[in-house]
Amino acid sequence: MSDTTNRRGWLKAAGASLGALALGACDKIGMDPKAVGFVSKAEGLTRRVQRLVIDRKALAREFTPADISPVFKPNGSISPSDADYRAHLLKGFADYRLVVDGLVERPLALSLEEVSALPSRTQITRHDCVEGWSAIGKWTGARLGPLLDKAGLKKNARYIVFHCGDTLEETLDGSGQYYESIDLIDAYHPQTILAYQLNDKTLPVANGAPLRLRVERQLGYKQAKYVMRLEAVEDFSHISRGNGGFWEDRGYEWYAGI
Ligand SMILES: Nc1nc2c(c(=O)[nH]1)N[C@H]1C(S)=C(S)[C@@H](COP(=O)(O)O)O[C@H]1N2
Ligand SMILES: [Mo]
Repeated sequence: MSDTTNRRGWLKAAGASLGALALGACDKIGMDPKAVGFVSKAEGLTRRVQRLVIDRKALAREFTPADISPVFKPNGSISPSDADYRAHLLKGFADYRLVVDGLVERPLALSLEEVSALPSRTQITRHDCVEGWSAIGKWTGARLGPLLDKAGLKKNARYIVFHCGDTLEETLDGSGQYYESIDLIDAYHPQTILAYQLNDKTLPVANGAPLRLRVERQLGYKQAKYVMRLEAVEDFSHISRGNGGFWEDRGYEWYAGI
């Protein structure tokens, strides 16, 4: 814990001195409108510094069975009404195939049986939602790294996009379909899994059946449920409204580190 505190303290110091730099510069330039641009550039720099400083490979804290929350509160979509999703649900996901495509050498379409045969991991972690609640759950799922290796990422792949089966907001252009994206550091993190079990039971629909992402170093909205397709991309600016995720398209940060 003190590690985290130190890191935060360091970051605060780094952020403050960058801020001071920006303010110092503003003093000299007075109310020049260009100063505003400078400050926002400095903020961008602070974010980049944080990204460099935080150890992206460190593990998220894991808990004991005694810590598991009695109820893992479902949030956002809890019962998608999308026709394709309903059809899969009716058949018990027998025809469901996890599609892996985009910048890969070998596009895949894996049945749930095939996904469960991949190298797996079980972890008890805490989920933090920006709405101000947390829950501790035990997740079992296929490790994303080995799955991606099976498809073979092309050299120019930089992000993995998770296309989900639910429409969270009705829009005219389809941009209300849930999606998320992570970079390859998170994709290959050992705790990043496509979970098919919650608390030793088949993943409930409310929590994202049949597969949901767990990317444990990030906030709740990054944990994509109802994952239908993984797309490896070089850049996500052409997808939906271009910010890398449903909530990111509505103003949230793309990197939601905790
Ligand atoms: N497909 C999809 N994934 C989603 C959401 C959603 O509405 N649809 N909500 C997100 C948010 S904000 C949170 S907090 C978690 C909630 O996961 P849970 O329902 O298992 O608690 O899922 C995230 N992933
Ligand atoms: Mo959330």
